[in-house]
Amino acid sequence: MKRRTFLKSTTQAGVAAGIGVFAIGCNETQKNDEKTKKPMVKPGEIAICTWGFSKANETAGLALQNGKNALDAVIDGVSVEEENLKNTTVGKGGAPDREGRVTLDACVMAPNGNAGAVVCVENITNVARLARKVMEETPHVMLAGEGAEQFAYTQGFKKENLMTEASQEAYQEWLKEKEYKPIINIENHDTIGMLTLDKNGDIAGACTTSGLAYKMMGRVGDSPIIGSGLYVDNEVGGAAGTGLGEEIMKKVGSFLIVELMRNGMSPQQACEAAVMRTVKTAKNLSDFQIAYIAINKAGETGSFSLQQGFAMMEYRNGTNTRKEAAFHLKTE
Ligand code: SD4
Repeated sequence: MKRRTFLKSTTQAGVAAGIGVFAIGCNETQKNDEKTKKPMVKPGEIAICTWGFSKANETAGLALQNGKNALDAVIDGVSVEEENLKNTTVGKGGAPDREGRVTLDACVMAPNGNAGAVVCVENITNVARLARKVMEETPHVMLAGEGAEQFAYTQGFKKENLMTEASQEAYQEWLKEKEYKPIINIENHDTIGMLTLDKNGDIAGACTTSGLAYKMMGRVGDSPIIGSGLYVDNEVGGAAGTGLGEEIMKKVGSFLIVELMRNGMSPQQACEAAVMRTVKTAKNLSDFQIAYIAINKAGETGSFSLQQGFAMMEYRNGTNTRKEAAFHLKTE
């Protein structure tokens, strides 16, 4: 992906386009339909995701159109990137930690408020699916490391070597310098966070990553942390984050966005407000990236990032569109 080549931010236009027929609340639509007896406008079949993951987002969008519910569709969508060997920040082919171990993090949230997560899992590609299993098949929300891996085998997941030839080569290259600090510039980010709104108006979300390349062994970022990398409240909406997980976690960014939407902000305003919380307290802003996407019950969407270069995919009315995000740091 060449995010450096992104066009100028166009978020305002994106937000305006995102409102469309969904600007009317579902109840309002229903009342109108009762009066006029017109066929009801479907409240959903919208998928959004972080970065330019066109195929993953389209997969989710088509799944919704084919009648799948929000949770099934979001898992189908993010699985595409987990299986994409070229994505070096998610699933198989993801960059290893400093010791050469590929460890994955993921979480899911269902419309009924349920949540599941796995952290620091080795040898399993579809960790978002595994997080769903934790949610549905155990009394717990999160399983870590070997426990999560062993649980995966009981659920029929197969053991896979997540290191590819390309990631092995890149790791060998990295070992030459062994830079202590993980690289945290924007080229390093490709985590997929996805939110789906189905035809019943239900919202689900998933977030999956291999985390920062060459991270410290045992390091876990925001992506699998409910409220940080992802949050869904089916009464309000959902949000997902990407970028330097440490900064997102300090603000519980996705939960913050959903709560701001609950209190009346649009998804766009809420994403901006969450980034600005980090701007207020974080140091060396130009050294890292954070970005958020959000959707509300009416199907309005928003996105915002700290630095230029972030985009989200949006599938709506059968069309998958890339939307460049507005950003805070303006550089000449
Ligand atoms: C993390 N937030 O582990 C993730 C990294 C990321 O695109 O988003 N990469 O901190």
